[in-house]
Amino acid sequence: MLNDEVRAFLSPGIRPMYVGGQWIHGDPGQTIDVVNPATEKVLTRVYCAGASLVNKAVSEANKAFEHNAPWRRMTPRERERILLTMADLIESSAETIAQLVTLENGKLFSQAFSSDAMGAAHTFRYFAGWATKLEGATLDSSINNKNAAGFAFTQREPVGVVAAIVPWNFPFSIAAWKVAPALAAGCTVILKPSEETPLSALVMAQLSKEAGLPDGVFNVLTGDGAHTGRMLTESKNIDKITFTGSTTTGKSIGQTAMTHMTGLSLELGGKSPAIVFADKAGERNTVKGVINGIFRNQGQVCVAGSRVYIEAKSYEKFVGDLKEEAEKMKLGNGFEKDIDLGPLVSATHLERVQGFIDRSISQGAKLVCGGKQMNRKGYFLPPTILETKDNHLEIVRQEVFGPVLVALPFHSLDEAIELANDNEMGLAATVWTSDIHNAFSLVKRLEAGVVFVNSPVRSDPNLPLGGFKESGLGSELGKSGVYAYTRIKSVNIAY
Ligand code: TXE
Repeated sequence: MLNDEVRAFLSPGIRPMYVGGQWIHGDPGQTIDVVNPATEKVLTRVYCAGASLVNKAVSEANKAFEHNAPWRRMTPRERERILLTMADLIESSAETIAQLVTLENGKLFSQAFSSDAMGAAHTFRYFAGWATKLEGATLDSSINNKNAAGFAFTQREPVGVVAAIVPWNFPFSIAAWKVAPALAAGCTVILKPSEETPLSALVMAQLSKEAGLPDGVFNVLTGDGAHTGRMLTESKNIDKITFTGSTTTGKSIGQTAMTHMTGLSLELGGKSPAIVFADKAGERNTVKGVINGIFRNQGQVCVAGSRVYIEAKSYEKFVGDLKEEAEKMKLGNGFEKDIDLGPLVSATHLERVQGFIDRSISQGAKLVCGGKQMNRKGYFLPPTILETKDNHLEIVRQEVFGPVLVALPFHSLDEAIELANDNEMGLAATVWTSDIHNAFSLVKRLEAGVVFVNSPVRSDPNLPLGGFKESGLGSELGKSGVYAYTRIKSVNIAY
């Protein structure tokens, strides 16, 4: 079932890292086991990069960014061509990438193929187009140029060396969200994938070489957060950190970044509401949309709609419909056909999610379905639905990042808005209604960086994604996603 490239990838030995255009081995005493969450078996091992490798990656990325380095001498069109080639190579390696993502993360192969591999190809292609379209402005100024005329303008420059730290839920596509715009802007990049899912990032390195990126422009350091990630973000020779992960880690990275005034963008956790009005509650499409919004990728999605507020008059029926849909979902190894959910990413994560469920029940939430780890090998948890009327329970307030949905009733538009906004996070929200007044009122008043009406949240390279409140700082994707890797210089010429 696995293709030859994947088999070669999993052959005995420790996978090397990619630094300065070379495959480099680390300290064989410092390695990380990569585990298949569907079987609990070790797939292979990677190095956990220590100080000398982190310093080497930082130095190579800086060298590749030097004024006269090949990368800096390239025209925007040449950068565009390399990124387009990357997109083509990703597309032709999509099966390999998707197989590795399913092995290391557990998700369904079909989703690894469409979201991770093909999604990344679309992202590279989209940002390839931006390489030739960055612009500054000519500006009127009131500066007294002492009898001379003045000409003022802004120009955009790449920020420099970017440290991209990514999580395990979409290991390949989230990496692409950072790497593609950073390269389009002309930066150099050090990517640190999650210790849970480091393999597909190494394929990205391999393809970057084939695509013709000069040595040192793109580097991949494998390692953990506490050592490799921390050393990378503490380096004073990094110009920007772009991070996706937990709010706690994001805040600590933010504090570190301020030590050297390193640029920063953070895409953090979410506790996104789905708000269902009675006029849409009877439609199958709404039930499936809410189900899909939480259970895709086992709920390990930053924009997952993990709390559903249902208009009171439709509450009981809608919860019953959700239960029926959830109980139909099949769990299995991501390579099996006709399954809906794979395992959670790791034993630790399963334990964390199970803890949230157990505590919520002891705090008074009622279990509608699911709720207990399955009695089989692998980290499987069935789709779980809980209900409560208490908007302050931990399960309603905190990101669980698993297949767990909590349902609550609301009685009016104002109450729905109040309940939805009563949370520290503000990443995304969905609204289910055919009433234009309700829809636009919610779009305007919801404290969330992304609002979808009558559909679960989906990403698109042209739609910026960024959290309000504790869900992050800055945004990625879209035009703002590429400009985030530039800095602006104001120039005035007296002539
Ligand atoms: O995240 P971490 P974890 C949330 C989700 C999940 C929880 C914990 O709720 O249950 O976070 O997951 C690196 N300096 N999200 O532990 O710790 C780490 O190696 C530098 C939401 O996986 O944030 C990995 O590459 N780097 C989320 C990455 O940060 C550090 C996606 C994420 O790890 C570091 C993932 C440090 N001090 C988890 N500590 C989303 N927004 O989609 C860790 N890392």
